[in-house]
Amino acid sequence: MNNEKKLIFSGIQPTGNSFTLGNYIGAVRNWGTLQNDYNCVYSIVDLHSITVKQVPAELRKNSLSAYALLIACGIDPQRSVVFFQSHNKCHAELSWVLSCYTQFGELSRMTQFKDKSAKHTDNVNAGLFTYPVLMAADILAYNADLVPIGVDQKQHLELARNIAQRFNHTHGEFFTVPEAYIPKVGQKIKSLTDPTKKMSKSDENQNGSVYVLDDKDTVIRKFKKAVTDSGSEVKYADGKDGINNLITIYSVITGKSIQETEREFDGKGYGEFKLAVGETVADHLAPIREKHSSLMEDKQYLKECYTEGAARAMSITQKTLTKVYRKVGFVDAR
Ligand code: ATP
Ligand code: LTN
Repeated sequence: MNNEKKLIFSGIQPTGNSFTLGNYIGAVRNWGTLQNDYNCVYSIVDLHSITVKQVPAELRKNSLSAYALLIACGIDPQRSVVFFQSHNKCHAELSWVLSCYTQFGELSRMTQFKDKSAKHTDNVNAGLFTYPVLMAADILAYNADLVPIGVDQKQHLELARNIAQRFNHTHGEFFTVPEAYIPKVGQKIKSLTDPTKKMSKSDENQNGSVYVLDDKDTVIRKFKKAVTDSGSEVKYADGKDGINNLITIYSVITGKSIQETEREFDGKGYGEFKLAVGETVADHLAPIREKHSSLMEDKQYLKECYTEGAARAMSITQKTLTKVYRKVGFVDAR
């Protein structure tokens, strides 16, 4: 780690067998780019994913696949610290302490908790409720300066900032108060079947989400079927959620501005545009899919990477945790 650079932390849940295009555009793609200018720590947050029911064998398989997919998306496990959250016990330990600095009322206001508890009425567990405290621990354990996330995580980041400030207020300046890094374009990619909703890994409708590991035909088919409006002009405008979403996706993937995209498709219909978006996205994802598949054949390499990642993560957070234990008044263990 270079001491002159600021520190970035972010995490992604290993739910489902691939990231969505939303995860990629809103978060993971930026994680790769940020490696040039920051010290980066990225985690597969498996502790978070058991807040909803998981099949253990699938969770294990999906977690390894998600780890390989991060590397395939351009995250370099030598340059950045890349590890499984469950391999660094400091996250759960710090989470307990921070939960005593978090109010019930604050957690009750979290919209993700409200949404997920409404969706999983048979399993409204305490972990789902305290989920944002663990997320705060993830970030604060590294004293991260910046947290690259999609806009849906903004409320959780605000809470992490409040927890840090409250702890600092009680015990003196200690935690870095983290800032969110939310991309201007692509912070909330919408479902292709219901463009008023966010594209999500856990959507039951497989056609709503494009997965980074979908093959070319599947990607093109999903875009061809994407829900749009009754108009025909490829123009970004209020109320045209479907077309706005496709313009956003195309612009981010090609690196063109929204205006350039509108100009490129001036006079062309929705059908032609959807096909172009599908092909462009499929071509962009193809090398990622190939890289992922070759990484999955080298389990030994993956194991070396995540073992090393966990050791590097732990060496940073153990220092934080020792200081926190001292600050709150625990007797030194050594
Ligand atoms: P789940 O459906 O299981 O809740 P998810 O698709 O929301 O999962 P997460 O693992 O919770 O994915 O999110 C990983 C990162 O991707 C977060 O930073 C989140 O903000 C971002 N993200 C998720 N969905 C989108 C989206 N549709 N557009 C932009 N960013 C997104
Ligand atoms: N809650 C996030 C995942 C997550 C995270 C983090 C993101 C867990 N810990 C720390 C940024 C920083 C989510 O559901 N997307």
